[in-house]
Amino acid sequence: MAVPTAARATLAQQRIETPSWAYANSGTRFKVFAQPGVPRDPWEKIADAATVHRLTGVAPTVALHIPWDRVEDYAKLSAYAAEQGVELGAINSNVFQDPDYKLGSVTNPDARIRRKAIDHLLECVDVMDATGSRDLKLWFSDGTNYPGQDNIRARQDRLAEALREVYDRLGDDQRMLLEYKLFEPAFYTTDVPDWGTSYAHCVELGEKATVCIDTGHHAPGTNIEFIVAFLLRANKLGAFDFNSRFYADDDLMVGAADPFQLFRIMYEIVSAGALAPEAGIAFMLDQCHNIEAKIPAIIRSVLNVQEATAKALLVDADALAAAQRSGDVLGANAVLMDAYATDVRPLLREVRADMGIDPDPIAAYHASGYQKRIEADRVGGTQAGWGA
Ligand code: LRH
Ligand code: MN
Ligand code: MN
Repeated sequence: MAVPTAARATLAQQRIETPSWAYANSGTRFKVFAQPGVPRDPWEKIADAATVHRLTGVAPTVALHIPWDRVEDYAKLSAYAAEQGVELGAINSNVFQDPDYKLGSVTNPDARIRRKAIDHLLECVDVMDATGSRDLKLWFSDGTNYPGQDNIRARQDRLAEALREVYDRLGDDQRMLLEYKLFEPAFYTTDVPDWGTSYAHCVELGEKATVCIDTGHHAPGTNIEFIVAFLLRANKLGAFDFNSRFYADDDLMVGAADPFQLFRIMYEIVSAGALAPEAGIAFMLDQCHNIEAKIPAIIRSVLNVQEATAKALLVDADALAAAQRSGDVLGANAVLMDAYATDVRPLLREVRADMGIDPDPIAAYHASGYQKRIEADRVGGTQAGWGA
């Protein structure tokens, strides 16, 4: 395939972060179907993440979730990750499971509970200091279920106040990623329901605050690539939480439900020159593998992102610009669709061979014996935390 050398190099240097919780048991509110061999602690989650990186070559960091991954000595965890060949990535905070947060965390009407939530977020920055992580990811389940339940404007004030305190605690090289989600667990109002709300708070906070787009957190039919383009232009896109949705926050494998949407998103990234790590966008997975084998599913997800990226890199930029300039609607669309219709799997196999790894990471995983080993070694794996 006549693919520019630069595109091959870009694919070899792509960085996709995997989430610690995707390696552990998870489920719906109805049932957690435990799987044999799942990690029992953060150390084993890191070992699995390192396995995914060894096989794919493009997943060198693993995101942690506090308190699901709480340990006594984070510097030691970080050193262990390095030994395994990966680094610790974003620190995800958790202010959505403690019973105190029934009416909200940082937006709770009770100042004592707000204090507790902010203290947890500050603790997450302490963790970042110890792990060397750059990013603090904030997702608030805060909201209300009934009209009149609380004052919507007052909750925004409380949110802004909490974000300010945490923002001011960040070090020079640290950032805050503010994630939004339309609904669930709150069903009437959510305090950060959409990218516009997240964006407005980030603008108010300053340059260390950026938006995290979780692809599963939108209303059906939302044009996510428009959001990507808007935020890129405003220099406010900090990260993705990639996953697939059919209905709501399904947390299925990225690229499974709508590979074309993933391509359109990656095209916006590629065409803005925002794929390289220096552009400062973290490409993370945020998934739960409830019924499928976890490590192969995570590898599959990484490959899906790679395939969408490869297709985006194949878009003939000159032909597209010419068609756009001349108002050739169908011609412009055809340029995009030609790239999307290309089978990039042979190209990616070549890229992997050049990287010195197996061209087929999933087959390599099955042949490695790793799954058998962890099933024999690990008894009593933990839940990610959703059912906890
Ligand atoms: C919330 C969310 C958020 C959490 C993660 C486990 O739905 O997307 O990113 O931290 O799931
Ligand atoms: Mn998320
Ligand atoms: Mn989610």
